[in-house]
Amino acid sequence: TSIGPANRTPRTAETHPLTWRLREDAEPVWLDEYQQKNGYAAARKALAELSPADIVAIVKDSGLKGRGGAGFATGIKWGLMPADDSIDIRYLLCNADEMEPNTWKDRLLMEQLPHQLIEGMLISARALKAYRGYIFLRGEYIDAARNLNRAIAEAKAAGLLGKNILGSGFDFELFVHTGAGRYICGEETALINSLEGRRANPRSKPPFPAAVGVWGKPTCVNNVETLSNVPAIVGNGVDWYKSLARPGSEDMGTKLMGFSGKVKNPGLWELPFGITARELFEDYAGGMRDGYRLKCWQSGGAGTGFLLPEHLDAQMYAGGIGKVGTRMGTGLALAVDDSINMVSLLRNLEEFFARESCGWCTPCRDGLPWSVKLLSALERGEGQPGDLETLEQLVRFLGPGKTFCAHAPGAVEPLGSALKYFRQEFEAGVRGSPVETRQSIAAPQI
Ligand code: L3W
Repeated sequence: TSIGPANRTPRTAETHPLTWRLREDAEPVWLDEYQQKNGYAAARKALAELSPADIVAIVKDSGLKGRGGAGFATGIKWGLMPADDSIDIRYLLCNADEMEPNTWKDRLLMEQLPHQLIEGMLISARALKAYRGYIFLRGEYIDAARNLNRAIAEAKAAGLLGKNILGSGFDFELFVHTGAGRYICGEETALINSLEGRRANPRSKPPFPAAVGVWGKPTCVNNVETLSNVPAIVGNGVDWYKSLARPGSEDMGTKLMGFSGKVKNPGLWELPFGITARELFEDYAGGMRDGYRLKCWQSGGAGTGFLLPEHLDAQMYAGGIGKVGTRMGTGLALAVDDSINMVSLLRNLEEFFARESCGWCTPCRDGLPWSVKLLSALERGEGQPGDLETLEQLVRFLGPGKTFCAHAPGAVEPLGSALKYFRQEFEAGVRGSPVETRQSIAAPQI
């Protein structure tokens, strides 16, 4: 895994705060090398010179937003942790349950730059007065678990974790907890239930975790990439961080963005917010491979909508992509080529979402398998009149605000956009034409 060779801009600390320390050979950066590359300087500054309130203010002013897909303002989330100093225990949880299909940005950060995440968590824990942290890690991320555990041991031995860190009087213990392979564990309250040893279904919000989190205590849950940004922000300051984004972008700093599918150069790059999707697709991903045409693209993860080639000039920030009708999500886009039938693609996606529903609320538990049933029939050419209208109804009934968490709304967002832009492909399934085998996506073997 590495950041793609087509990254045209030379990777420097000034332009690539998240990834400049990466090694060319893609080996992990261990403690000595991390410190040679100015690692833990921001943590030293935070512990020696800044109060918790100072750190919260810096992160708030920086405009940092959550990088897990929802984009909630990190400083505002931190500000919701109770101010009451008499609360003896608060938790910082790192959401490292990366399982969104086509999203693998956090894996790179954890495998290759584990100390940057640890440093980010240390500074964040100081800001939140949290003495205990957990990295809730996707169970299949075996290399990330090994590298994080080794880095935590190195940091502990060097006095960068544990008691009285760097003589500051601040204590912070950090643990890696591996999940058992369910997508829903990435929803923060399902994650909290899972960490407590309960069944991983989301809890109702409010109360938000800042008020009632893991083991009933105030808890802050942030994504790996979000926390990995904190050292650079605290080390270099708000103005510098803001200056990284392209003009017009409401989102500040840089973001790991990617493109996959039948592009010439699939990959992941650290890019300024506000870059256009066309730059990402053409300059970095190299456009389509010879013989393939771009039919549509998904902006950022399996739970985001499809857009047309004419939408490629949208800027990659939440509001920019929002203008053309979807969300930026995790920032890893997918190119769909003209050999792919949308009914098959959606059947494959909805099979994933139906399988990963926790079953807690009825619309999601029953609605997603229903969509799979209808899509499978359309794929075989056995659709019935009214099936498209039923699918459209499911898109509405499973949309935002209708279910316990964002799982079902994320599942139907790609379906809604595919029905909008490629309705004729769905209609063909009612008229009795099965999708040709060469266009069909194989069902996963479970
Ligand atoms: C206090 C309020 N806190 C919201 C907090 C909330 C959470 C964060 C985001 O995201 C998304 C979904 C998927 N007071 C608050 C508040 N918060 N209102 O803000 O919350 P929310 O509800 O907007 O979304 P969520 O359920 O946390 C999930 C999208 O992510 N996604 C999936 C990504 C999957 C991965 C992965 O595999 N690891 O990243 C892709 O786009 O669709 O929109 O902390 O407490 N009033």
